[in-house]
Amino acid sequence: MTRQTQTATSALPWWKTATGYQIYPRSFCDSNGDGIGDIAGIISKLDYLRDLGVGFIWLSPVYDSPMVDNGYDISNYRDIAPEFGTLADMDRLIVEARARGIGIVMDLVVNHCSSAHDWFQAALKDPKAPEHDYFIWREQGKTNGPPTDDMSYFGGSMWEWVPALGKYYLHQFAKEQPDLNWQNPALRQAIYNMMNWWFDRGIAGFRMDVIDLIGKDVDAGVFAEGPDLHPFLQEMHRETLAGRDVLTVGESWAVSPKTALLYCGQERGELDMVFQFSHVLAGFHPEHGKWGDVPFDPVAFKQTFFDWQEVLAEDGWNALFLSNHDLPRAVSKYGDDGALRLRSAKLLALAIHLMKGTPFIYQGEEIAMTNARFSTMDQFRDVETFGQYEAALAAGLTREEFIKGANRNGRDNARTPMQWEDRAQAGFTDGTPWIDVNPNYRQINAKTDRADPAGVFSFYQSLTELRRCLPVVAIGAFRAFAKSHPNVMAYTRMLDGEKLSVIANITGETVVFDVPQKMQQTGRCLLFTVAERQALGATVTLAPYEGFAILQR
Ligand code: TEU
Ligand code: CA
Repeated sequence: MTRQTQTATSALPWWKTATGYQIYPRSFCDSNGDGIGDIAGIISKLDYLRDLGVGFIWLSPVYDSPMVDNGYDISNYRDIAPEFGTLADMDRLIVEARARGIGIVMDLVVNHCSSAHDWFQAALKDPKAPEHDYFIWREQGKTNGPPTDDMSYFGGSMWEWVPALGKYYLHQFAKEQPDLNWQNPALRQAIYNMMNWWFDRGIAGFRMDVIDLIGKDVDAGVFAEGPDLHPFLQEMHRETLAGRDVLTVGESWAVSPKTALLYCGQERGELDMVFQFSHVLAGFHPEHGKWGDVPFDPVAFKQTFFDWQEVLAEDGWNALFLSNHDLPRAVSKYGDDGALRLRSAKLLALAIHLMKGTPFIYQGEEIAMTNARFSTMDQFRDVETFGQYEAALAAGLTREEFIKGANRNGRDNARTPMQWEDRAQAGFTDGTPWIDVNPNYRQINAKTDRADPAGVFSFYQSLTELRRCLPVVAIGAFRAFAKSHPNVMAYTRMLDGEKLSVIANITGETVVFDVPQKMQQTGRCLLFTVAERQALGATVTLAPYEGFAILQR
């Protein structure tokens, strides 16, 4: 690394040269043998994350919670769930991570809280309590049923009847996750105070759960990207984020290239970036949504990413990811989790991580963990899966059919414990894990992968380093090529006379690719999945999942 490039990257906001790593705490590392991952376990693995080269951890919720939705149902925003540890453990995590150059980005879940939260308990007890209006209540509808026919994401009505009050409350997720009423200014202030309380403890930012839902207009039936979304985000920015050197990433299933800049345009005073799901939605069935099976469409896949690169070329910023705790594992969904597992995992990482934006690695992705397959319903744990199971049976699906779909697209299958070593329970716990370990841990585990110089971990190490050290990777202008080519994802990044060409065969077929003129070059091969190449001529024959990046200076 030259002194010159160091200067250039250090002038950028830290999160533009950092790679993020998502930890799903329940499944990462168990320090005390109760079968549940915990904060002490995370601390014990910080050297591993430093070696990987990540700049921050997005930590899925660790707050106090009855765990109906594994912590996305928070009963106390200012405390830690006992199974995960204590506030003192959390403070230690923040300090220990920081000592390794890693920031802690917490999960902010404020579209809803837990029905066990004091706020909801007070609201139930007394309709005159100030907290009653922190939630969304309606009288019964015309036919003496719920006020609307809207269905919750986890199955059943969005409305839950409270006999003692003679009213319904709104819950877009489980009934134990009542929606908060963002129209109430005192509620909003309580949330901002809580956010500031965490910032003062030294966290590096927030990932904001379903943030597109907070500005809803319930009576108009507008839930996502409602009329008050952006005013609320601007208010939140003024009250908490302004003047702080932190990262914010909002989760939005509704955002499209058309609305992206409303969230993350630099002059908007809202968020730094959004998690958008175009590539995920492109794989949903038109009728059966995520549970329907649609074959992988390489052209649609790359087009969604290209659209986003283009719309955020001059303003805003991308968050780049393929998988998370709600989605199937990347190598199983988009690659080949059989014979070409290592190669296809690297190829996907290459294609995604060299675009412009902040990449996120979901725990286990860096060793190409695969989706677990379950054979009986009692192996599942997820509230969504059980909620949808009832509905699926009612709609005439058999149990076997449902399990098949859940294995492909359910959330539990990517939530199995992190595979550390080839010993009992993959080295995740000395006890019985809360969800089965994937039996393939004998072959697929961090220790084995790291011992292999051609392993996936070392490939990700190179990617995090390139982003940190090479300005053309961090901020170079993006240009897509051969957009309709059915196999190859091809693009360049340009900065100050440097050109980085990325060619990635995102399919399992061998292809002869006509290299667009503007990509033909000779230079230094930064990374490859099959063979090193220094020269790109008029055509190139690519093996299945072959990809490489060449830098010309
Ligand atoms: O997910 C948002 C969300 O809408 C998901 O329920 C998504 O639709 C689903 O997983 C796709 O099948 C966030 C969290 O990431 C998720 O874990 C939570 O369950 C949910 O919000 C509620 O907090
Ligand atoms: Ca534990």
